Amino acid sequence: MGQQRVGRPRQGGFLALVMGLLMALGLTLGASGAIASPPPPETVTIHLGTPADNLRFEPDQLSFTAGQRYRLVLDNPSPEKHYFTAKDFADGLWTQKVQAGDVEVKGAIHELELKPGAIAEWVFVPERPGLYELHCAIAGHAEAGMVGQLEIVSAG
Ligand SMILES: [Cu+2]
Repeated sequence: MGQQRVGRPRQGGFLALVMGLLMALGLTLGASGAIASPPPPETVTIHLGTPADNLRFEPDQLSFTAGQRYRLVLDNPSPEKHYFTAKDFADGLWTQKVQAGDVEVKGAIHELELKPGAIAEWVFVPERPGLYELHCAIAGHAEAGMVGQLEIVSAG
């Protein structure tokens, strides 16, 4: 399903490049009879808070490999709202989409707010290796321990 969305040309040069590469790949593989679809994204889940209302992310450390596509599922099992705020991390990746319910948001994302029981998925490709901080932007939550570390490691 991701292939059609990746292929939309109106999202600019990078996407056109990706589409070109996918088409070239498809032609190459197609000629040899192999499946041309890109690999499915790797799914990773982070919980914002806990059912017992502990102020933390679970897990609070994650590592991503640059160039690989991920589907990051964010959910909030706690009784209060939380933020997933990781602006430098978000600047170091390319977002394919953020999906919540029937809505898909395209383009750069820096922060998501999840109300109790909410779930959202963020499909992206990490690009810039580094160690990035994650926190919840609700007053007092980061201070209480609602922080984490997100790492992007180079593929090589
Ligand atoms: Cu919070």
